[in-house]
Amino acid sequence: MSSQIDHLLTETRRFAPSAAFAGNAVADRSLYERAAADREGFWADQARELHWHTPFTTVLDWSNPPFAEWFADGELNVAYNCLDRHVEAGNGDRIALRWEGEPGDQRNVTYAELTDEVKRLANVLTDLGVEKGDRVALYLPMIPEAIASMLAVARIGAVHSVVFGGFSADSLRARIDDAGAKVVITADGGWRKGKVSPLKPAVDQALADRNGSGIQETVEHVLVVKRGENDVEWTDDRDIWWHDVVPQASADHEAQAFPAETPLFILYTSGTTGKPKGILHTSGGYLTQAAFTNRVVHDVHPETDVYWCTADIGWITGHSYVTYGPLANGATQLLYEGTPDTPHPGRWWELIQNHGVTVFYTAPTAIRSFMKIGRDVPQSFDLSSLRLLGSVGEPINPEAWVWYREIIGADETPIVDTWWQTETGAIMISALPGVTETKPGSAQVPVPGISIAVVDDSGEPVGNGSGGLLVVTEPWPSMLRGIWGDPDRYRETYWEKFADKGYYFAGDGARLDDDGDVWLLGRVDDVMNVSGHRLSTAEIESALVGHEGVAEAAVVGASDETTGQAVVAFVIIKSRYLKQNPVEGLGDELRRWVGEQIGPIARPRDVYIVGELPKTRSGKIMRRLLRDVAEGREVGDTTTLADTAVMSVISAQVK
Ligand code: 6R9
Repeated sequence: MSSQIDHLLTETRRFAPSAAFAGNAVADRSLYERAAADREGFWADQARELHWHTPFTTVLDWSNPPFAEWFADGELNVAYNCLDRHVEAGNGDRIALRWEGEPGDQRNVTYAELTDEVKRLANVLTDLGVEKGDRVALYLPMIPEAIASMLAVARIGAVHSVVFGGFSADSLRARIDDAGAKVVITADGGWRKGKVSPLKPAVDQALADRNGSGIQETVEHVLVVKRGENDVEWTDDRDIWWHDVVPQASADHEAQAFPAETPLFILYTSGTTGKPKGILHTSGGYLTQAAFTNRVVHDVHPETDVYWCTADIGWITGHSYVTYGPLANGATQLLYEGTPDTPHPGRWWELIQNHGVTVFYTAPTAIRSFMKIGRDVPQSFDLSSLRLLGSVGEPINPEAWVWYREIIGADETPIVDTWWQTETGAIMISALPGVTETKPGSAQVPVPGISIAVVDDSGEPVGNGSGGLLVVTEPWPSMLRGIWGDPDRYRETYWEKFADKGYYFAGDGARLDDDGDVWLLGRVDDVMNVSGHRLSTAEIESALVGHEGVAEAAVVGASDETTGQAVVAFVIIKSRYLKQNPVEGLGDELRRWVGEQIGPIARPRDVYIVGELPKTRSGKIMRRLLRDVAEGREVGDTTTLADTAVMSVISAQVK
């Protein structure tokens, strides 16, 4: 890590905002002053930008840490804030979604139309028995119905759990069970990489008869959008076509007010153990910070911008910066179903050109893969509509940052590198465009109203010029309210390490430069970041040992030029299995297996079959040493190993 730090700190380029951008920016410097003078008052002002059926009189209740309540005696309806109020303000004809399917089919959905659709769906869900507090699982492609589904669930005070369409039936099953979902909304399939990728079969498989499993089936209905036109199997008393019920339903639906702390969604994310955590977010505080940051960090001007965040709604970025933030602000956004390189490698740039995208928010892994293809591709499109670029999901290396600005941003657009997490709900660290002089590679400063620090192991601030652990020192409106069904795990995971100080521990290492700007250095725990997606080593190890041939497995995240990190697995094969099966092809078989168990994003880049794994005397696998091997480095200090010779054996087997 120290060579990485040295390299980062040699980066000295600085980019001041242009006078033109600064003159028209939503953000201004006074936000910092107001937030510093009265943090809670500042957030109350931001919350008042929303419509409250019942205004709040209290701001933060932190009397029972780490369980926070924000605006608790206020009442609002999240969907009303994202839809009806824009229609009532006379903006019903404004386009909410400029949707394009991967094959090139297009649909514009206005705020009035989206409101109408959400009201119908809210009535359908109510008819299906979904009530306040019930959970609804969503397993959908990036189509307007996906956004409508999230909002309809929110509208009736129920709780959505969006499961990324790339996850396997098993992963879906685990998430449905943990949340106890009553209804699943899915599609027959969606377009990916030039063909229809089926979704409904995975739902069928997840819900297939599992007599004897001991787990009670909670799902009563599956609502299915027709998108891929692929054949699907049908369970008559359970499955319902969307087109058979939603268009026919009444479009009269009055949004009811719910208390600000009403659960809004659960989103599963990888932690350091095998079992994904259901991160719980609630309504008022979450929407306040999602909308505020979208306004000031993405500089959204709803009347003129065409905003595009490329994230799938299966991730937190899609929740906060596709669905909730932009729609709360009444923005017009592009929604795209497919992959960046189908049917040609310039697909994204073509979309920006054709839709006149002005604000573009994506992940470093995408930028690096475009760099690899070469500048000719983006340069053959007209990208002059772009005026602001954003980055999220992992550290962006200075080279990629500068390429992004020069090639995509005409050497002119500001870039905001935004640090945050599923748990934080909304952006926490970022430059404010038009205000901050930006530095390639640094996420820079906390947004107004957020308090962070970089501390040592005992919680003392490290000071400028030093590295340590990133913590949030004060509660914030969009903070997670817990882990679904597991308050102890919530406390242990995030609050125990600095319990005496009351700090939230983010799991990231960071360094402050001489100006006090933050440089993120990656996770300090057993969480990997592959193409901006979080994966836990334990989760993949447990999938591997679930294979009949595998005796033991250790997984590490090795640095990778394109994906940031790549999954590298070391496995010990059972000798009994090896007697009956050839070793050739076993690596590929295990890669495929993990893809099936968890989803293609978890598939290891490399699988090494080894005879032993490096362990401490207490039996802990020393992943640090395996990472050295995976990254082709000389193996570090092995003195704490139970058997110090094991690493030379492993190194030889890997070659
Ligand atoms: C929004 C999102 C969270 C983890 C986080 C950190 C990494 C996110 C980053 C970044 C450096 C940035 N991360 N943004 N690292 N610079 N701008 O990605 O949420 O999927 O929960 O991942 O991603 O390691 O802890 P999530």
